[in-house]
Amino acid sequence: MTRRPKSLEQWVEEVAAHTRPRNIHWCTGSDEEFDTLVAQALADDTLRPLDQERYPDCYLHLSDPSDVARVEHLTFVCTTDRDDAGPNNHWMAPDAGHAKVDALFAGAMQGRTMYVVPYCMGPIDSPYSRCGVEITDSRYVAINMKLMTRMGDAALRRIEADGSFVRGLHSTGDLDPERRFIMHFPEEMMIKSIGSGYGGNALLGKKCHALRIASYQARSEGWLAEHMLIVGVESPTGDTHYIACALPSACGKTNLAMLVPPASQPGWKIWTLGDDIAWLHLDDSGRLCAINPESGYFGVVPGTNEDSNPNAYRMIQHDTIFTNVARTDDGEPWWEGKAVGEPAFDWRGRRYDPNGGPAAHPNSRFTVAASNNPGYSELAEAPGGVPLTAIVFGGRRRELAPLVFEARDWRHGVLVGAGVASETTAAMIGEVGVVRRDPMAMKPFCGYNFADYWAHWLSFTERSDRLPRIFHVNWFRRDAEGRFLWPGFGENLRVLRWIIDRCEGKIGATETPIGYLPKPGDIDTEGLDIDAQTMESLTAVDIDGWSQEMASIGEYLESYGERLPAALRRERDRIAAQLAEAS
Ligand code: OXD
Ligand code: MN
Repeated sequence: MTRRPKSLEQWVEEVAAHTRPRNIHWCTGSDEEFDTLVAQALADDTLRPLDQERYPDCYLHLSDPSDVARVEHLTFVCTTDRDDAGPNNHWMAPDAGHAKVDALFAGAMQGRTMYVVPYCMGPIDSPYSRCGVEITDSRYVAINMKLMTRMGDAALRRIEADGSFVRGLHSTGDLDPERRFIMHFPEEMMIKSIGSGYGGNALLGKKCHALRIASYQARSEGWLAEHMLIVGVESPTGDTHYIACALPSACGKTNLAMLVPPASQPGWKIWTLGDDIAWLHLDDSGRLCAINPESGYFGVVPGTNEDSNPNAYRMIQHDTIFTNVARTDDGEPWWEGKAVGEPAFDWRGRRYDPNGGPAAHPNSRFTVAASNNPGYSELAEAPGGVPLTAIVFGGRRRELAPLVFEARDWRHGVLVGAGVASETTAAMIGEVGVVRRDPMAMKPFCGYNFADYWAHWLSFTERSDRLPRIFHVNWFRRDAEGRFLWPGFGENLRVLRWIIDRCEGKIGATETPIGYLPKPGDIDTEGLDIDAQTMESLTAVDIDGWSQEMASIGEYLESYGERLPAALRRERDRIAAQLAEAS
């Protein structure tokens, strides 16, 4: 048996005394254990079988209809000083936070098995990785953690060696939204989540640890924990550039990370390193290197098909847990945009009614091990990560934001990231399609005050002169009739190629107050059904619109008060003045 650190055993005992489970299971992470957990989940209906011939080892989980997305209004960062959490987080004093959830945890696991899930975020032997232990009463969570993280004995051994770990306590409770809280105690490296079984709230290694707690820890240790995919873009001559891209939830990070070059781009290859989270460290030579702390994908299903994301479509034909998709009469999973089959049962398990809303929930998900991805990069396991050529920020904006532009330098890039705005999506409970500021796509995930976070980002210029170049993209521009102007999906490679050409110093750009924009003809549009006028509107800067945008960014930044870094304010003022001059 792998040695269990004393402090961990003690904590497990304390939690068990408080939550009173029927029994305790320490997860080893073995394949046999996984098979047993799945068999038990099938027996108690947590998982439902899908057609095992067409979808081998694929299962369906249907959650409580009130529990299908992240709950930002119930997510708290509990720091001693309220200002450390910042206006970007809901805050509770640590004592009050503990008291609130501890009362709900009392006896919460009665009659249930308590799973102790040791996990490692990042390759087991990477100096950049960090470990945690999730205690949960959800078998679904234990099963998903095996797919999403390096889970079990190997992680336990690393915890023993590291001497520290993030503690995450989770119970599905009674699933009552009134008794649902996702609490973070970054000063104690602790998470307590109750009342939800949904991935982002319950798989604590993901958003809670790898973003909220890790971002807090990263600040004091000099690195960055970001809501970014990581891809390797290999050119026909065999050079590979690594790019990290921050897009808000459900804005196509998985599609971009798994892009398959269209026939029009012969010789290009895309390697996936991560689809959601990147931990960024400066190496000894000043390069910013990225690791993906996860080892699986928890991706949005609707819209995935042979054309939009062929690798993802193939990847989820086997060994996949589907959550809240629909089913066909012959037991195949079905979702809007699948392009084959007909739904017979909807995501609530009811007979499908075409007038009763979508068959699959818009935030239905697949969970799958990253090794299932035909484009998984070997370097995803590299302990030192991959050096980044570019960082790309983006949002979902029907207007204003051009297809792509480049920041003048790192400081300007930090402003570009801080000013990101995007339409809300089904990934969290609330209205969909409302434009809100989502700095660095981290609005729901930054575990401390954004003002301090921007200061931390800015500080990297003092530590390295080899930082990646920073860009901004928007795949989601529409015309007056609501049609997308840019085809997106695999064709986004054309934009990545422009980004790489810029980084290699191969091409010029048009200098504008908001940054460098592509010159006509520099983005390859050959073979696309897109005319020069559309390209012109995708790459033009609307000076008046941007003047208003800068005013709105200014107001937003000022809401952070005195903690706002002066350098960021100056950068905004400089661009606002240039826009005023240009108008
Ligand atoms: C996710 C999210 O699940 O951002 O990745 O909501
Ligand atoms: Mn995400």
